Amino acid sequence: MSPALGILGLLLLRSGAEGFGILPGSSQDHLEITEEAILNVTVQACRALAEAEGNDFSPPPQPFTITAVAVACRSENSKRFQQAITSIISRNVRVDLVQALNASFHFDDESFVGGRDIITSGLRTVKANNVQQNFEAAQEILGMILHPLQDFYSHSNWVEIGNEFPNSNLIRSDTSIGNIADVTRATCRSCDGDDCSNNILEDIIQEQILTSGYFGIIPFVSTKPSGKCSHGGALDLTSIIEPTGGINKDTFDSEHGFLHTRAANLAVSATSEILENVRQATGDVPFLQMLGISRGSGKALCFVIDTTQSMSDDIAAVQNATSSFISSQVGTPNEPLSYILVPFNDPEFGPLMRTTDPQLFMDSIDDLSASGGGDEGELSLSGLQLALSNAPQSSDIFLFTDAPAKDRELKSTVIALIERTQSVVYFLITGTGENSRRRRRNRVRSGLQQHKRIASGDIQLYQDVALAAGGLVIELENDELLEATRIIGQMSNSSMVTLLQASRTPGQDPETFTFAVDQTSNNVRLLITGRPDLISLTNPRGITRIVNGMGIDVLISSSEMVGNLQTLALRTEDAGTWRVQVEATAPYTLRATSQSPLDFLFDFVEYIPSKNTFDVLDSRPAANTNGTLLVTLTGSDTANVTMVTLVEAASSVEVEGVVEPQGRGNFLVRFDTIPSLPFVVLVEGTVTNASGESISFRRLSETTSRGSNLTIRAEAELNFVPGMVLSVPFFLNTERTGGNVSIRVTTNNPLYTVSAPSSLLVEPGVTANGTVTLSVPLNTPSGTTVTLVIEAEGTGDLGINYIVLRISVLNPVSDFTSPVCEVVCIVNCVHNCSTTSWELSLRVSDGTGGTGVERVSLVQGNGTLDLRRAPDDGDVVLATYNASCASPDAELVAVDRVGNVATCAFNAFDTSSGGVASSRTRTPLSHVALALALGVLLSLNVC
Ligand SMILES: *[C@@H]1O[C@H](CO)[C@@H](O)[C@H](O)[C@H]1NC(C)=O
Ligand SMILES: *[C@@H]1O[C@H](CO)[C@@H](O)[C@H](O)[C@H]1NC(C)=O
Ligand SMILES: *[C@@H]1O[C@H](CO)[C@@H](O)[C@H](O)[C@H]1NC(C)=O
Ligand SMILES: *[C@@H]1O[C@H](CO)[C@@H](O)[C@H](O)[C@H]1NC(C)=O
Ligand SMILES: *[C@@H]1O[C@H](CO)[C@@H](O)[C@H](O)[C@H]1NC(C)=O
Ligand SMILES: [Ca+2]
Ligand SMILES: [Ca+2]
Repeated sequence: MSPALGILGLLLLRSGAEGFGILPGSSQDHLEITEEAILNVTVQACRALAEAEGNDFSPPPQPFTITAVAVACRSENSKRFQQAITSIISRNVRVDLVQALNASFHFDDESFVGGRDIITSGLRTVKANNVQQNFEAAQEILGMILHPLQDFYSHSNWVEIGNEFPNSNLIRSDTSIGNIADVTRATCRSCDGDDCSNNILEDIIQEQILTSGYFGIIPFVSTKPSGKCSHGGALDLTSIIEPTGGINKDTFDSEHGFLHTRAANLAVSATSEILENVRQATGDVPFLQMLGISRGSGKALCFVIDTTQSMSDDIAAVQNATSSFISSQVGTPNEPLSYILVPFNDPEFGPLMRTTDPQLFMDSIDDLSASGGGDEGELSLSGLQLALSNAPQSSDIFLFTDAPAKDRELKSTVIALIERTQSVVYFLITGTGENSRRRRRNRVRSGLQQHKRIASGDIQLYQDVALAAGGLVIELENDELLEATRIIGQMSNSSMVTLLQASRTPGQDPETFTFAVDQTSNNVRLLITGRPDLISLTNPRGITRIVNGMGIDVLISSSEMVGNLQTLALRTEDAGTWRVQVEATAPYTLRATSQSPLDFLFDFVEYIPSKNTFDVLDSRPAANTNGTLLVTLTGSDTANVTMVTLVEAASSVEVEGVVEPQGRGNFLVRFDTIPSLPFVVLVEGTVTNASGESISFRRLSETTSRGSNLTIRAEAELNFVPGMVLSVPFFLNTERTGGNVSIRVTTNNPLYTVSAPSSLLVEPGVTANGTVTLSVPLNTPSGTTVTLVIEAEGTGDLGINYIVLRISVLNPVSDFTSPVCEVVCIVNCVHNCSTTSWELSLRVSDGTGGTGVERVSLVQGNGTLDLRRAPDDGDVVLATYNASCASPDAELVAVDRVGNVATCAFNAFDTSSGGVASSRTRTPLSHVALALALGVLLSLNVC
């Protein structure tokens, strides 16, 4: 490790010291705690949703797994659920690295108030992000705040003072956290040798005084006030100062390891509780969407459309093709979760339009018309960049144009965004063929407007981007657009997997490619662009056919050709290896896809041996040196990875990795070197089929990755207030050659202002740093995501790297109290023997200074709930509930405009309070309100 990494090196030394562990061991770690709670609450939400929709719900067998929960939730597949969980967990784990010295993030040093502030402000941000449907930003913030929440149970004496339930006050801002020890109050005595079972002082335990362990790593400098407990463990240097020892319960081997299981169980319950709070504030459907569970593909569908004059003859065809495509997907398992439209012109592009309503989306496309554009080139990459920086992970993006890109300088930024989002971009380029050129030349045009002729060099730019995107460049006539979008649409299926992917600028010799079809795969297709001179195909039985041109035969069940794209549907009765031999003189691409539940997710990570943990990179991994990849299998609980290989996309150079299983479908894969040319990830493994046989499978990543000789690091804050200037420090490193590095910073909205140094000098082994400053307009709503891309391009061998950060906007909040349910009247099932139904009338308000009631919903009971705004007060909701006496329990959730939640429960037979069993609004004040309401109620029990 280079000397410049001194401070980082110091941080890394805090091995296993600031929380539950990370990688598997016999002790419970942050990963297991988080996953267990997510699975638990997901099952509850899916059950509630199924009941609300009148569907049966079959709970998955215990213990829950991601795959089984996704099935129970009727999710199309488990990939997005897994992705969400991985994202939440990796942010949780990262807290131990980037916030290692911030005591509040670990509830060390009795920093209870600071710790709770992190949790509650992050919780508000998560809720605001969900309102704006910015689910990925919500996952990241959620992961960050789960860390301190879980650490509380390991690092404080909450368990030792006898608590059996989680501390609910950690997720509220307006209550007392507990009886916190005064800074001068002694809390511990020294351990008796290794025995720390009695080191907390008796008066602290008797009076239930809350304390936590102090932690310090700097020799001879103690931050521990006298008489205070230490965290403990070999790295905590405060633990050798009187009182010695420690109180943490991170593992069974910790000083208070005998309480590890209780602490971990409380951490699971507390995690369930905060997730439940998010669920209530968000509503079941968006809550599940945040976790990657939804009907349909769960993806975003983005159209980036050229609206310049030359498209006038194409735009109607684009409108026709896109609306047929969208209509064909609505109501199917491929229906997207959201839609994004970005028009581009020259010199304008945008604005971006995002919606979940297909009709609104089609109408917006229909409103586009073609004009302007000036010279030949158009701002296609600007449009694409805007779409990519706003699109969620793994989106499908269609770009329609007939022109070269005028903004070629954005190429590397666009590729960076594609790599990060693992999105797939299809370029549909009209007017490249001889036919259209002739047609266009004959057309009389206004002075400035020239006919478009997109040269092969210009196509190459799109091809380079498509290669990075795992997408395709399809050159076609406008009357082929409808057909082309239909064919591509078949590929944007949510359970599509990639079996083969290659792109060649050919030499003389024919090349042979292989791909494997397994028993889990169906609907196998081969896609070829570039019209190779000869393609021959051999099936697993050894039957070979030349497949140029159309026609079906013993190997092919259907064949389609549109523009330069040929697709073949293969007859795959037998599993086994297929061979494709290609002879070509012009560039071509090959892809084989199939539908299968079995797939994988991958992230490059930095493995940190001293802590036995890893950090997911938001940038390219370091090239030409060791690297680690985290591979997660999805769609099976029994599948195993046997081999992982990095395959350069434009050649067949391969780097084989060493696979280390981590449990729960996770595998760390170590490579001696990471290529700096684009490569795909090839995962091979085995899975047990229904008849108990082990079968093998092969999957490729859909998009490419690459390493860089330059590494970049930066970290987003928890949230960001409009009107303030946010400083984001970033760090650059190189191992071998130094040089000048130019810095480019971009965001996902032209209204945001960013600045950064235009260049930095980087020397080998020395960390260079810079700061990006960012500000957003004052009226930017809470829950907005700012996507910040910091790109560094070095001279010579340094190459390019980038980091993509999501920063969440949160406006200041002063409403910390939950809404209150007041009973106006009730007719219960006890007072009136003749009734078979009961009725409840409520006034739900948010109190003075409250932001107002946003939403009231029924979470238990199958009666009917009628809601309306109070005529005299738009912040108040009047609710009437009617149910049969056979359904005596009712529970409502009321949410205010900043996400504070109250639950109000009622029972039709309860006579103790005139029919109201309990109101579990969590504000202490609400009990007063309830009592007042009851007073009113006793005299007024007829509706
Ligand atoms: C599961 O979640 C529910 C709330 O959704 C909670 O009441 C329960 O305690 C949780 N169980 C565990 C083991 O955390
Ligand atoms: C698209 O065009 C085809 C053929 O021209 C026509 O049959 C179809 O109705 C059009 N679809 C839409 C949605 O406009
Ligand atoms: C590669 O990894 C091993 C162990 O993980 C480490 O000891 C070695 O120093 C690394 N090599 C380089 C060049 O970083
Ligand atoms: C998974 O594959 C690896 C590598 O082939 C093997 O060592 C391991 O035993 C397998 N694990 C299981 C559970 O089959
Ligand atoms: C990275 O550096 C190596 C030499 O150390 C060089 O061979 C390689 O081309 C460089 N990569 C890039 C992308 O410049
Ligand atoms: Ca132009
Ligand atoms: Ca409120």
